[in-house]
This record gives sequence, structure tokens and C-alpha cells, in this order.
Amino acid sequence: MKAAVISQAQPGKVEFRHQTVRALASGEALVNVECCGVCHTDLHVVQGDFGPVPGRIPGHEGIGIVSAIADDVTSLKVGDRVSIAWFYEGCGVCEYCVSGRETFCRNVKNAGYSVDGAMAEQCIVKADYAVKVPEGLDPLVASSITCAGVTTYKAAQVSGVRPGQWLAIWGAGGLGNMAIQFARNVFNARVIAIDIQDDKLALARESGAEITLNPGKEDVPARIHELTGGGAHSAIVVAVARSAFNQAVNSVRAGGKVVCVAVPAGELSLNIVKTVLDGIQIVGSLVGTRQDLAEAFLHALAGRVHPIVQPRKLEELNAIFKEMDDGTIQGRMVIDLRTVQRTEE
Ligand code: 8ID
Ligand code: ZN
Repeated sequence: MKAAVISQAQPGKVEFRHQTVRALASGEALVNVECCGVCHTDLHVVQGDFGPVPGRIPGHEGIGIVSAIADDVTSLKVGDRVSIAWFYEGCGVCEYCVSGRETFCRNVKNAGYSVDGAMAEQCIVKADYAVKVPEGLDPLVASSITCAGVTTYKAAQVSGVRPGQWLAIWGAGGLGNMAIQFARNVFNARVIAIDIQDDKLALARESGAEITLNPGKEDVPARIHELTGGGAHSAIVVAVARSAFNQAVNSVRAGGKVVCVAVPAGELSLNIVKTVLDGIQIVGSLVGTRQDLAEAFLHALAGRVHPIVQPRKLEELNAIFKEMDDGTIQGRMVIDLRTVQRTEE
């Protein structure tokens, strides 16, 4: 099968290879990949931001059809459409796995990082962890839900935002676009979107943001305090920039919550006095559980969220990473493997 593999020789790039898929082990299923969205996390992984992983196949917004199952698999059957998400597998028995926080399992495996992901014609999944895609949901749409969608659906839950409250969202890229739609259409929040690019802000308005702000042009925390009469009730940061985190902390009202989702390098600096006197909460949020993903799929199926996606070819992956780095992508680029002739082993 054809696969994109993180290059040893060319740091920050993938190479395209033909390789053989290994035999299925107990509990596993083989998936013929239909498509896989390109998340900024893939760019972090390919660039070695979480440590180098040469030889790894990236991709964790994968959607495909089960083509084979191991003898002991009962949760999937051949022909099922499933997702290949960042949360690839947990141990199933630790304090996190048994308390609805399985993505924090200390023995977690992540698709496209610690195990091979979905930027390939075929991918092996752990059957009990591959969430089924509901019938009638377009695979290109489902792919964006598999990371961008579920992550922001979860982050909005973590924010605790209530209907009618102000939620400020930093970053209007692949995740940001989904965050705005979930916040507006599922959580009934009033959304302020913040991005450094005006074209992204225009898309944010189309997606449901009531107010858009550009930190290059105005003092964002001051404007948010003014517009909301005291600050946003909560904030979600999906912008790949440290400054966005500091702006978020300074933009929420007393008792407000800042949900950290993006993972730029560096440290978050906090005004200790404001954090204490205003009772600000700052919390990380990591993708979503299998149940969160199943729910996020249903919101997409019901038409509450519509990811903006553009199909691309596998061979364009390095070019897509460059566009992502340059900030020229609107919504999500999705590798569509259905457009290429499937190669045999
Ligand atoms: O589970 C998680 N926590 C999780 C899941 C998936 C992705 C975390 N992530 C992380 C990614 O690894 C990445 O760090 O979320 C971040 C955003 O991913 P993405 O949405 O896939 O990236 P993108 O499509 O490139 O969008 C980034 C946006 O940030 C804006 C850009 O203009 C773009 O719209 N941005 C930047 I760069 N600097 C900004 C700034 N200073 C900014 N927006 C506002 N202020
Ligand atoms: Zn992702």
C-alpha cells in the first residue's frame, strides 16, 4: 500500500513509500482508508515538536471501511465505516480509563504519533477503540469531526459555557472553525473569534461568530471587556501562538475559565494577582473520548456543524504542511484516498 512516512533524511517532511501492512493481531481490524484530514498536530509531529518519530505514518483524522478483522473481534464487522482518531487506544483499566477520562491514560497510544496513522491506503485499528461513523455522514465531513470536531466539542464542554454566555475563541483555523460552530449551534453561546488573519475572521463570521477581533489591529482584552461588560465568561485557545494564551487569561471575567487546546512551544505566563483575585481557572483539554466522538458525529449528521473541507491528494501532503505553516488554509485540507488508484500490497 502507498503511505506517507515521516522522513529521516529530510526533517519536517514526509516521503511517499509503498509498504506492506503487517498481519492483524488479536483485537485488531484492517481499514481501507477513504480520507484523512490534515491537522496542525500532524505538522507538530512531522516537525518533531513532541520528539522525533521518523518512519511513522502520520494522520489521526482518518475515515475508512473495515476490510478484515482478527478472529476475536466482535465490535466491528467487514464493511463498517470507522474513524482513526488521535486517541487510538487506552489500557482500559487505569483510573483515567474507568472514569471517563480515557484520553489521559498513562499507557495511551496515539494514531500518527506512537502508532502508524491514516495517511496511507490502509491502517490497522484496535477494533474496540475505532468509533463507528453513522450512516449518511459524508466521510470528508466525518474526517474533520474525528479530531477538529471532537476536540472543540470537548473543549466547549470543559469551558462550562452556558446558553447566552460569551465564549471567546482564539484561532479560526481547522479547529477554530469547528469550535465556533459547536459553541454557537450546540452550546448556544455568543461567540467572539480572534485571529491574526482577516480572511479567517470573515469565515468565522460566516460560521457564527458574532464579533471578530484581530490582535494586530486592536487591544483584544480591552475590547472584549468593553463589548461583554466585564469580560468573556470563558475562552478556548486553538491558536498556535503563546501570546493568544496570555490574551485569553486577560480577557475573561472574574470566575472565568480558559481552556487550552493548541500546543505551541513555550510557557504560559500568568498575572498571579489577577488569577487569584478573579478566581480564573486555566485548564488543558485533550481531544475527546470515544463517547464524545460518537456524539460529535451525531451533531454533524444533524447538520448543526459543517466543517469546511477541501479534498487533496496524498502526494500534496508536504505542500499542505507548507500552506499550514504559512497560514493560508481556510478550514481543513483532507487527503482523499478515494481519488487515487488503490495499489496492492
Ligand atoms: O486535543 C488537543 N488539545 C488538540 C487537538 C487537535 C489540535 C490540539 N490541537 C492543536 C494543534 O496541534 C495546534 O497547536 O490545536 C492547534 C490548532 O490546530 P489547527 O486548528 O489544526 O491549526 P490551523 O488550522 O493551522 O489553525 C491555527 C490558527 O491559529 C491562528 C492562525 O491564523 C490559524 O487560523 N493564529 C496564529 I498561527 N497565531 C494567532 C494569534 N496570535 C492566531 N490566532 C490568533 N492570535
Ligand atoms: Zn488533530
